[in-house]
Amino acid sequence: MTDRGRASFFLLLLLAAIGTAFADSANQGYAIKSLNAPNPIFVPNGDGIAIAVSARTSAAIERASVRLNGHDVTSVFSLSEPGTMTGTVFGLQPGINTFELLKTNKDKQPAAILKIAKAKAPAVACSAASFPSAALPVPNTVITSVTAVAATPTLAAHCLINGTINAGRIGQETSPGAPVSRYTYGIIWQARLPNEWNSKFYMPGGGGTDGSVPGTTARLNQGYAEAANNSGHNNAVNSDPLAGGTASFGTDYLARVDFAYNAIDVTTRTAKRLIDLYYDTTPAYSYFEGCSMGGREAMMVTQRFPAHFNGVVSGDPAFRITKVGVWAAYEGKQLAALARSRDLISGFGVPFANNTFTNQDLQLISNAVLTACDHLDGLVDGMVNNSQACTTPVVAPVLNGLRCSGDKTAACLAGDQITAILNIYGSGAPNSQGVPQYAPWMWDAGIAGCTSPVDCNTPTAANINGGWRAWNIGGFNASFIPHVSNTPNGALNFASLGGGAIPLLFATPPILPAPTANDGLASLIMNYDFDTLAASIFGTSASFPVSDTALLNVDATDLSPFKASGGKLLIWQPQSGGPFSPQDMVNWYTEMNSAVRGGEDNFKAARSFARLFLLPGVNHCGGGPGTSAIDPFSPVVNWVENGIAPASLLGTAPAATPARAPARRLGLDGRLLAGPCHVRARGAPSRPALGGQRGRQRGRQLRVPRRYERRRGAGRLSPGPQAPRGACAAASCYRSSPCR
Ligand SMILES: [Ca+2]
Repeated sequence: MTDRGRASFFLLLLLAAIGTAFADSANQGYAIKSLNAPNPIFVPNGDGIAIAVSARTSAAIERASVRLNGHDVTSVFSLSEPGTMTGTVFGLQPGINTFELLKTNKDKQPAAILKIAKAKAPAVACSAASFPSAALPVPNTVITSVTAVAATPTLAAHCLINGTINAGRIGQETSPGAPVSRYTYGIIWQARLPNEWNSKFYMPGGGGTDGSVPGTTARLNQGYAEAANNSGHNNAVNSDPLAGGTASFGTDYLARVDFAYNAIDVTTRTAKRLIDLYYDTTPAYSYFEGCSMGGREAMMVTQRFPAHFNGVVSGDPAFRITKVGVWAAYEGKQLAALARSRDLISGFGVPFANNTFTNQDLQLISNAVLTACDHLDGLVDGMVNNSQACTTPVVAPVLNGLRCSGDKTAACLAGDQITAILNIYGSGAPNSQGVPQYAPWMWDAGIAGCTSPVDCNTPTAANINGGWRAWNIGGFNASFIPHVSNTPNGALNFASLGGGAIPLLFATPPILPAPTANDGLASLIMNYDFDTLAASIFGTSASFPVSDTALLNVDATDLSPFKASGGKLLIWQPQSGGPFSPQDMVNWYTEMNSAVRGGEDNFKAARSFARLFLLPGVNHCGGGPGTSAIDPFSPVVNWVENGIAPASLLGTAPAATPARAPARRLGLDGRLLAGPCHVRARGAPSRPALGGQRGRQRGRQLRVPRRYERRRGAGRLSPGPQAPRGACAAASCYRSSPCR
């Protein structure tokens, strides 16, 4: 395959990060595949489905036996190609159907399983009478509307149910002198129950500080019953401009509790009861999926409500969000100092962080990261797959090499810019005692990165990835005039979204007043005592008996109850870094593995029920200059229902991302090393540049990239057939040539 071919439209990149098992190894190549279209695992009409079964050889598959719900259906299959038999099986029953592939008809244990949902119809009418209040599990639940929604060209027919829980609750005073002293709160929820149901329940998570009901149609056409909630406050109502705007619900303890976990619990229990009433059966499988704050909610359900959901997808989760707030304040102070030194002061008198770095400056940093680290994964492709080797000591010399010898130009970085970015990425937000209050960041090219193949090759590139910028410093404002422009800071981390949450929600007691006008939130963050702020996230009071850190952060490491209930968790973690440190996630995953493991290394214990995938060059919740398009949900369904753990995630580069550009040589040689994985050193040569923080602490453990090879006949990359242990710890893995 040519380089150009490898970098062509479907650039197939293995995004597996922390070790996985080769999916086929357990069943010796036996597999069942649905040929149903458009949805392979859901049959809305009829009772037949086309199925393919395969094994390594034709002889092996011809000896095999196929069962549907325990009945032998082997006779409908015939050899269609070497190693594969296909056939159309009839007799699907409403609900979940189980296909089993047995190596011979004498076998007891199937070599492969495939669950197929045939649509189940409602047992009662879509009307208020079908959902009596007395039958609902949560007190103070009110169903406000029940509507039968006819099918449209884009949406399946369903029963739409809206309701509230604890509506009209009068909250605590938001702030002295506020326009409204007390607001009302309530959980608003919505459920959609399809006419053709796949016997499953799906709940999407929220985003930001929530405050509205997320869309409930994402998987309706796939047959899922869906429900979601607004987390207990309403942005259209609960917004005090003197108390952080829409973060003002943080002044009310019960609103904090609802936001942290309670609203999801009561909505889940309510929705499952509605499903039971409507279809006369409970869901066979339940799934939760979310990113950002929704990703936090996903991790939350695995820890607080381990039996609520069978499969959970968590994207870029805000899992230690109160500590993120502290870090964001640290970052704001770094940028404020940089802005002051350059006289970047707005008409409000507030340091203006947006213009502390131009897009070109960030592109210089991105290129420096690539110079330092791109090759460390064995492949120069514009992406940093071996994030654990790309440490600050590796990157800093290259960054320092960009220091301007004279005046600042577009081709160099000022010394204080380099200092600020090194502090932001490498320090973990130390307090005045030098103690880190959060985690270091991952160096990743996605801090900028060109988003146009043409611009990638021009020194004055204009189309720069703005994902990191939007969260951390805000968009560059070319028309900004110091001391004149009344332009507020734009960084989501410390100026707006975080700027409200840091004083109102994370701090106990809330820091008041926290005005939103005149760039007040950014000014508050930039000027507040950092040590005091860092301590405030652990604070309690008479009105707030539990700190917001204890309420909101979901970094428990003992996930045994979720594991014991058969739950499966998939976390996908972009590396480009918007609001949350990807390294913090790697650290937590390492700690969690230690907590659940039985003394075995290589993440064996964690991997059995929770898998973490790192995505280089991908922004917060998607986009960016890397192969950003992924489907993390289907692999979880396959894991939960068929027992096939995801060995990899498939990442493709959407149109107009430079990953498609041959000039970037992405996909070069067909093998991308996707670190980190853990192997025990076992006498392998010590490599000080590797190992990351924890690896060095443990001494005997190295973080190294495992190797991958192209699966025959497909562009998809998968772990090589040999276990990485030992072999991948060899020094040969780190040469610029691919590791074999
Ligand atoms: Ca690379």
